[in-house]
Amino acid sequence: MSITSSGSSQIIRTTDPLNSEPPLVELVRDVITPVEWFYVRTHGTIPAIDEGRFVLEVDGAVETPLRLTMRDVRAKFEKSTVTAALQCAGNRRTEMIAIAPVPGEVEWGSQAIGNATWSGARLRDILHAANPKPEGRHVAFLGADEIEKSGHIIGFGASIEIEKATAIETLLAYEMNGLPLDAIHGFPLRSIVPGFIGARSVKWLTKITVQAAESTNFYQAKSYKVFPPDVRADTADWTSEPAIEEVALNAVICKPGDGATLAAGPTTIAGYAIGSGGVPVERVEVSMDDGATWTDAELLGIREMWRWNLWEARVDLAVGDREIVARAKDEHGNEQPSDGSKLWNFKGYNFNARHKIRVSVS
Ligand SMILES: Nc1nc2c(c(=O)[nH]1)N[C@H]1C(S)=C(S)[C@@H](COP(=O)(O)O)O[C@H]1N2
Ligand SMILES: [Mo]
Repeated sequence: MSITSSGSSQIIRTTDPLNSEPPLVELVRDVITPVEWFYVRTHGTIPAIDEGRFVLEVDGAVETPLRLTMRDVRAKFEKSTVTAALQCAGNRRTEMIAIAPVPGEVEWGSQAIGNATWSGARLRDILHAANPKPEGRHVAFLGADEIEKSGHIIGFGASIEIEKATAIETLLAYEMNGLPLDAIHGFPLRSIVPGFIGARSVKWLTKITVQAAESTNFYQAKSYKVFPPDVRADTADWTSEPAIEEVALNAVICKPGDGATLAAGPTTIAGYAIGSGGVPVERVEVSMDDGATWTDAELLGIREMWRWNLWEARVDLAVGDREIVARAKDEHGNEQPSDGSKLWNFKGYNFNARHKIRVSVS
């Protein structure tokens, strides 16, 4: 099924709402993920917003509530650009499901992630214009989409703390890779919160509320939290765990694909790696002997906060069935966990165990 004007096809995980991710191999062609290959995560409708009538409301604990048109957002605030990876907290859920079922969630592969350049106004400049009151500790976002939740229609919401909201990297973006946002990626305006799970980058952003407490929106309060493995949906106390903010350190093998048949001899293993909390990845290694020996991968592109790195490792494949595993280390020495079973949680979030694929070499 084709979902973009260029006719490319993503792998559709669900059609209503639309959730899709690209073939894994598309992610390693370019450090900037083209819009046509950028995963799409929606929870409800895809609003068709008339930019000319669009108004962004800024209210709550502010001295000066604002009503901004898109013309205001573009003209009154300096345009800023950040290159940042966006990753769904459910990325790699299929591997978690292989450990134990994760009922009722989208079965994402390892490609619910992309790296784009985002341009727009800095959220801090807009907040500065609204002049938050001292009690304004959280900044809540609300999307214009309509999502059915237990018989009610709600919008997708999230909140971030004032420190992240006023950090230089946090944007209200109207462009993705130099072009106006696509309808499916949040046209005309979305928040971009680099380093945080995709759920905090709210699409079709229509309202910003500065407030004393975290957002009570379903997607901040009753979703996107990691519980210990023994907790299930019916036993979860949603107030007991914090909302996920930062994505986890991760590395994924994109090429060859899992289950591929390859010719013996030299071959290139390629993938992506992303740091947690903006800490750049320092090293990616691959092993073909269950971790006894490791080969360094070359990190491609510049090392900078918020963006991912693509990587390539040259290895020599011997005949037989092989397992290839990748692991990343960040600049602070953090490593990925080797045992995925400890990571299992009933919502299926933040899976970042070392990525393994099986290939057969002849
Ligand atoms: N309004 C709105 N914003 C949203 C969502 C949504 O369903 N509605 N999904 C969130 C989630 S969970 C993710 S991972 C990212 C996905 O962004 P993308 O579709 O542009 O890749 O958008 C976030 N923002
Ligand atoms: Mo997500």
